[in-house]
Amino acid sequence: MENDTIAAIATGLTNSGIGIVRISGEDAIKIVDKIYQSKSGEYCFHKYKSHTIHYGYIVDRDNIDDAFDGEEGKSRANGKNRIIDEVMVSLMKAPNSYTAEDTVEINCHGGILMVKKILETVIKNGARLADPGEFTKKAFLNGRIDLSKAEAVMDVISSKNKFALENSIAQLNGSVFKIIKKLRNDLIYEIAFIESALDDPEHISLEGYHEKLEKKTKDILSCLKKLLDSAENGKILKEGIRTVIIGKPNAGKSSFLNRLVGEEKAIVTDIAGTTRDVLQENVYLNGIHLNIIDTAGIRYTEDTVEKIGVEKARKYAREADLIVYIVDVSVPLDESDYDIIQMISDRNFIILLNKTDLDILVNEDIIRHEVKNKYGKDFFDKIHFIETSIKENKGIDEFEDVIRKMFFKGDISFNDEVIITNLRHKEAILDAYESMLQVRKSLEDKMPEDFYSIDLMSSYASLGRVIGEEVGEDLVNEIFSKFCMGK
Ligand SMILES: Nc1nc2c(ncn2[C@@H]2O[C@H](COP(=O)(O)OP(=O)(O)OP(=O)(O)O)[C@@H](O)[C@H]2O)c(=O)[nH]1
Ligand SMILES: [Mg+2]
Repeated sequence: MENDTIAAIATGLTNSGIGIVRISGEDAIKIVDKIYQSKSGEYCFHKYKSHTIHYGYIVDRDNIDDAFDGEEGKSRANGKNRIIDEVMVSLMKAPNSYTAEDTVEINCHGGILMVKKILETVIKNGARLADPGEFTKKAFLNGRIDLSKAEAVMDVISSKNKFALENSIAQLNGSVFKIIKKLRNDLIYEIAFIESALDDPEHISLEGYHEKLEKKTKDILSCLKKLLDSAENGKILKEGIRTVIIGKPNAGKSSFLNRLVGEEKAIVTDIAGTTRDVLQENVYLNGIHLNIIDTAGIRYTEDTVEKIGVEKARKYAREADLIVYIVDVSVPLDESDYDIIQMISDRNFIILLNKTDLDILVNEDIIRHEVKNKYGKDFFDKIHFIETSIKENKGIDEFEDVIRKMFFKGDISFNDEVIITNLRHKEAILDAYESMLQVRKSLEDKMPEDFYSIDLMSSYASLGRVIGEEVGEDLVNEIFSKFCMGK
């Protein structure tokens, strides 16, 4: 099955200017030969050079004269051939194509019906409908790209913000591949050295090797640790910053969510306790993706439904990357505020001092002072306070600025740092890291050399999983099945 010729629509299934049907495999050229007629009426697609594009027609083969056998020359049945569409067809011969096989792309008019019709014709003439991701899977199986690059293809397509996109492009260019490859080279060198020394002790001495391997192990561990740490940022890049809005009832939480989303998504009333359940929305602020969650106002309540809402708010706050605590400055602080402050004191949070259009009873100084009095320390050392009036649309720009500074100045740098965004990669790197901890332990315990080599080998194998060198067919199939059609 792997070597047969596949075809799929590579462009989106909506009406658009151009649609592309992609064909890959041994018979790609033969198939197009049958259905492509040049502007001058010839059937000679197989004669074209690689990496050229041609203008002509796709014709319905049923109407082609029976005598037609795919050879070049004017079609004898020219008048009878029913033209399906006027097209541009490009040819990329193996191995210089996306899949490393003969690949033909038919650019036709982009109406859904038209693209489907072209695909149908290609299939009728010998191709098989591709599975999702099968073109990229072929590129991987044919050795043109490693698994980390193949997975980056999908990430590029599904990137939700420009930072994630930049990172996926870097991975597509091999950022993850290169570092994994280097680590594996280092490991295999040590494994080979130990093995040969054990095989041939007369010529290869292990004297002084212990210290050398200790240093190497330390370097590898620190590199793996850095990759694992980057996965935290990677998660934020891919899934957005999990931002939870909390505060007392009526502070303006739902109003804030609506303002960010630009729509009246959450119900807003002047009744305290309006929001009962959590509401999640995706917001993009200058390319930064916030996964923002509105919650029920936190207060003591006997109401069963509200109580559940308050519990949920606490739970979401515990799992947040960032908490936005909204304080209504027109009412004095009370126990519920202290409750919230206590809850978020060790978290990443921003305080919005909202309703500054009303008489102000609470400000930054008062909050700092009260908290210091109550807890004997300042929780708010590096915390941002932003004065807002959601009603009058004030302070929202400042909020966007603060978010950008918090997450993208210094914290994440895209030029020199490899960021792990793929959970599968993270797990494999974690396994490699744990094996290296074992190597370190064996070294500390002065174990015999063959002990190190077992763990070095398993670290090597775990890293191989990232780039697809040590993965089984099932996993490969599962990974590619998540791709979109035609990729
Ligand atoms: N004056 C003024 N009123 C505001 C401002 N922001 C929100 N409000 C009003 O405050 C009331 C409560 O707003 P919500 O957004 O429902 O507050 P909430 O925090 O979601 O409240 P709960 O869902 O009950 O926890 C509404 O009447 C809003 O119109 C503001 O900046 N100034
Ligand atoms: Mg609300």
